[in-house]
Amino acid sequence: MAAQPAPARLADSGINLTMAELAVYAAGLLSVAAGVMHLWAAPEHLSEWWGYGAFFLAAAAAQGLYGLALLRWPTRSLALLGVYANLALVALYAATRTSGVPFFGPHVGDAEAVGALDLAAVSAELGLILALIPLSGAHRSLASCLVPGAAQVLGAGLVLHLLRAGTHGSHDGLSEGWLLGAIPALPLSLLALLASAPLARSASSYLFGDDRGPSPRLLWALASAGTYAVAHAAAGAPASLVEAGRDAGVVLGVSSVVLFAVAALRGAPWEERRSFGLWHPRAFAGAAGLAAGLAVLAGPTIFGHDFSPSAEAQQAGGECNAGSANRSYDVAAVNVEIPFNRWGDLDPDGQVYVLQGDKEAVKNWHKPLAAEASQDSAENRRLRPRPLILRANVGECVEVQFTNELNDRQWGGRLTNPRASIQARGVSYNAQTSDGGAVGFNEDTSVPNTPGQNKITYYWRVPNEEGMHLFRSQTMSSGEEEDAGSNAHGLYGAIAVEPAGSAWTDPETGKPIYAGQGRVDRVTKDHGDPYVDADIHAPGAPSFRESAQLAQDYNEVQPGMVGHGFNYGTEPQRNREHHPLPDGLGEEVSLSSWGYGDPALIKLASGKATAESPWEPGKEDCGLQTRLEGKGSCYVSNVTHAYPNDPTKIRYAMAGVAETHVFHLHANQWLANPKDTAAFDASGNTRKDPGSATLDSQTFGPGESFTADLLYGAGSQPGTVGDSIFHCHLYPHFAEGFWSLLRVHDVREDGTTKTPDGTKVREVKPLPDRNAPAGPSAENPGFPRFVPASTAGAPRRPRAASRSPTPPTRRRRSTR
Ligand SMILES: [Cu+2]
Repeated sequence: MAAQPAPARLADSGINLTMAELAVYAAGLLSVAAGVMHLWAAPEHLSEWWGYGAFFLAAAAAQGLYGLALLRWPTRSLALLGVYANLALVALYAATRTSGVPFFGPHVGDAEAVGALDLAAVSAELGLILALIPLSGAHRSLASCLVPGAAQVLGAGLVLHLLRAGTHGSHDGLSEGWLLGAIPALPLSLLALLASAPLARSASSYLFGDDRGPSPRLLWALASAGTYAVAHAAAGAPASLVEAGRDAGVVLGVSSVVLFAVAALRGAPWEERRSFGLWHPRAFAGAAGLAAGLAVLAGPTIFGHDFSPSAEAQQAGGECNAGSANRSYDVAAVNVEIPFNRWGDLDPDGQVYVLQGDKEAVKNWHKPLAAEASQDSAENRRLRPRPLILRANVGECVEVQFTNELNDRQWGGRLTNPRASIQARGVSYNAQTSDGGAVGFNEDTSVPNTPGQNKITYYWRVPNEEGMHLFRSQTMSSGEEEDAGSNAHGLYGAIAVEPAGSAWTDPETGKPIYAGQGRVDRVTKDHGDPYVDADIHAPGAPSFRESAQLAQDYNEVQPGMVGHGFNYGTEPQRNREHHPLPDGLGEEVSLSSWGYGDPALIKLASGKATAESPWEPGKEDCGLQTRLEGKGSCYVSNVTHAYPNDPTKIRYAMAGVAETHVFHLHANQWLANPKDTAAFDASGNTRKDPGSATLDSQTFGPGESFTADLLYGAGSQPGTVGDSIFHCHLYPHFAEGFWSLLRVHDVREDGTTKTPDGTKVREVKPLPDRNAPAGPSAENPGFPRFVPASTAGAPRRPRAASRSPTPPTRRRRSTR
């Protein structure tokens, strides 16, 4: 055995021990201790996979036997074996705690947590290595490897870090991404250098007849870099062979340059260390060569950011995260009974996205008000269930904090504990953190409904163009007919993208749409229709009406009966024909609000309608209107309101998953490509010669969304007053309820007027940059009150459907 030349005596104890003997005892005990710890951990790993368990048992046996063998035969070669084997174990440990479990088994690529027991085991192994190094004589070769090893891990680590930052948009700083990533690779690097040096030396002697000079140094650099590259790629638990090969290639290239530079300056490890001054021509040339090599390898990555259009450059504003979010929404997925119309059609298993602060108001839509707001869980707010429309201005970064509060459900005999998420189309996001799916090797970015685990935050960068983009839960979005998945029960919404710098107000109240301090958690209004309608005010441009119309096909509106419609509203013809009007034929007048009330009309705070007792329009007795000085209404319907020629954008989308439909709007037109030629010039005047095709019908399929920017505004060029229907142009769908109304009012509606059946008309605030029409007068009470008839019968023919300078004539009711 290689003893220390100077024996240390433990004089006081009377025991004579050399340092070498002490080192052997320590190393033997540490090896047995590490073996015991591996044995202790073996059952846990055996339960994960037999291979992991077998590895721990083998390691435990080897370390235990090695400890005993070392005590019995303390030879130099046995000590060397211990140094190498334990270096390998430490390298493996570093890999499992950083880049993930390498090679095999069900946890490949998973980074394990650091624990007390494994830290103790790895400390024992490091102590054992330190104790054995002097005995093995490895300190000389190890010392010669430290500088090239450190240069190798730092050089290869730097280039890999920069490449990853460039290709994956990873934004770890230099310290986390490079230094902390490189240091755990040091044991692997030392092992590779130790193993390859004797081989390179023998090969050099054989090939060149000499082991000194540039050629042996180059051979050593290549052999060491190659060994390290292979080991590094394998230990990195690569996702694919291609990725492994690419990483190995990068490491091989960088390491060989770095190691050759080190060898050029210091000589190969087996050569006598050469001293050098930095200004010595050879040292200077080596340093310059190293710098040039690194520049060639890393340069394209570093400078690529400046000279090529990166993903970030293509989406203005850069990275979207907590630090850069322009807006934050607090969204929940909850169960709500969704009413479709006044005839009792209802989905008892509805699922909706809702702002947290509106949750109770939406769930309680049907519940009578409490005597005091403080006694009511929704503080007497009552909002109609509608698809959630979030808004952002172009290019903004939106934070969406999502909570899954769906109930456990019994579906098809199975109890489901539903996961849920939000996956948005049309926006850009990091698929590892904000996808809302569970796909491939990406993180699962859906959440269960278990309290404590049911929250996740998504970040979306909205595009630099106006429009609207659907989102939905990507976990159980579709299913069989009877359970139909979350999408068919309403779990979808959209994000509308508005012009830069826009402010958004509620068209009924004139207040900003959303409320909440810092984080938007509710709408400002406390009754009626949340989310879908907005007035948008962009600086330097005309204000416009925005109506989001999210269509759905094959709603289950009654068991075994389907409907189609917009924004959770559907108005099937069968219901209306079931109640024939006294003086009209069924189908002929079935679309009339005059005889049947507005489409998809529902009543808030008044219990649930049934087929036997549908809600009667006009009975304003639910208590909401008294709270707002007579201005509120109990009723919410699928009617969008505007004044003649108000700039109006209907953003419509197919949120259903079954079929392609046709969006058709009467009496109005829009450009197929609104970007081709703006409908309005810089002064806000309408243009006469749009450059794009003009449409009044547009096919839209699942997931698609369009904006109908109405030419000349609501009511088109003549300012058509009254109801313009929009509907699916496939007749069976239309008859199954797929229609709504755009209502253009010819008098100022201040929230005090009524339709002929007695239903209050909600206030329609004039757009701030347009003159409001005059209020109702005896001469013109306004649409539809100027239609001469009494309600609950077939309507009479109104006046000519355009604004005329002459006052409308009132006609007496005629008889048929
Ligand atoms: Cu259709």
